[in-house]
Amino acid sequence: MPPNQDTIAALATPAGASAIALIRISGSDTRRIATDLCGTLPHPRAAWHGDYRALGGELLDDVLFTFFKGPASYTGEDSLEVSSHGNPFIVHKVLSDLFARGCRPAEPGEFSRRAFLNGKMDLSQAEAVMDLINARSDRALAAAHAQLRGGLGQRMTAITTEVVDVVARIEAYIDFPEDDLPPEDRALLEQRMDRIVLMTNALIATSSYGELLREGAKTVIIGAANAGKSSLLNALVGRDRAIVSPEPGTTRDFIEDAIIVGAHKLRIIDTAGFNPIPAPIERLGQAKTLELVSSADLLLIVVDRTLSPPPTLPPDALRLLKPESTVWVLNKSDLPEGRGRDAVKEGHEAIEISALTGDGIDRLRNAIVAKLDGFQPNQSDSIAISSRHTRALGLAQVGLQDAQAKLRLGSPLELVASDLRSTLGAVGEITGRIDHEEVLNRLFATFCIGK
Ligand SMILES: Nc1nc2c(ncn2[C@@H]2O[C@H](COP(=O)(O)OP(=O)(O)OP(=O)(O)O)[C@@H](O)[C@H]2O)c(=O)[nH]1
Ligand SMILES: [Mg+2]
Repeated sequence: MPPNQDTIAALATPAGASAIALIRISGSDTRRIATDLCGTLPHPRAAWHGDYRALGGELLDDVLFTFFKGPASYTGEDSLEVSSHGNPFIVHKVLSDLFARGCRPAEPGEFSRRAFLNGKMDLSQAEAVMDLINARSDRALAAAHAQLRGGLGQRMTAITTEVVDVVARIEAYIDFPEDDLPPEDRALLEQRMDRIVLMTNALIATSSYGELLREGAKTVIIGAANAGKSSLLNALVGRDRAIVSPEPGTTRDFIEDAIIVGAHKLRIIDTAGFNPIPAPIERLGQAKTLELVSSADLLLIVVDRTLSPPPTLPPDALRLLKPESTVWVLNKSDLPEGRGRDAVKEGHEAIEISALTGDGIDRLRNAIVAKLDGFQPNQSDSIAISSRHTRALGLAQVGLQDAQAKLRLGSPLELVASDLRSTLGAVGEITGRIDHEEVLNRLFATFCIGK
């Protein structure tokens, strides 16, 4: 058993009426409380069916108790789960009784925090628990599972081991300053540091995909006024989300919604159409659209294919388009074709659809999935999912680059070692090896109570 910890209790399931509510208890008083409630200490990890009687003897509910003997529990401490009927009134009474028996209310994320402190998981795994709870697409779920199994932690350990080894070698020379660092050893150290830089680079490269998983792929629909952008949004979302009208300039502001396409979550945004001669109010919208284009993960460019001559799009926007993140949507396939297709940039993919009839929407969905699949990094077992990871990796990188530069310039080895130690600190922040009260407080505060 870990050192004595006060005993915490909280509802682990959502508040409100439901079939079952689960109340979780963890800490050093758990054993006594479980024994008092059941009349005997239930066998660990086996359901114990019985009455829940409050301290005063009042029957509160017919429940299942499950006792977990530490360290074989989520938190690593003795824990008890009480499954009651999902009535908020019963839950309130059970929790009040547990508080009367010596528990205190758990803070958000406190169960996971204890799991981390008791060595049940590293910090990246604790975060993965939260990602798992919040994952809304197959890809996000898979990434959270990989992180929960320690994928990211293992990469960090590999980086840490390498850096520690290089630091140890350098320190060996610092201890014997009369021996100058032979050139072949210097070359070896440089090589090894290059390798570590590659390892961190590979992880940093996953961070934009990590954000895409967390927030959803930012998918921006652009195109000339009246091309059918809002109609396309509605077709993809499956309901009348945006106003559609034959009048150009209908959409003035951004309209955003979230959808799942294949295994991906998308944040889809409809924009104000490009109009060659914009009214002042439209001009504002179009400036904002350009901003969105530059920050988008995926662009859907809607072109009215019935037009002759083809529509012209602002050169500022066209310049930003990359074939791997752009799909041209040739709309109004239910009408006779004009020369709209000529607007498509060379080497880019174009899909014909009718936002009105729904024709071609499935093909468009497949094209979107293929593009987003293309963003998945090779090492999908370990993705730097959170901005916390990205920041720490960036700091690690700075330390490495400084150390490399100093080594190349022949600076004193103490300084090289000191830069590498700051890299170790940054990498350690991700797994929580470097105990940082501040980091822990910030991180677990984002958890829900009962987790
Ligand atoms: N026949 C046909 N009409 C369509 C299709 N898609 C859109 N329209 C019509 O084209 C007009 C413009 O559609 P919107 O979806 O409002 O176009 P928009 O690009 O959002 O326009 P703005 O917001 O003004 O920039 C409407 O009258 C739609 O009904 C289509 O596939 N076929
Ligand atoms: Mg519109």
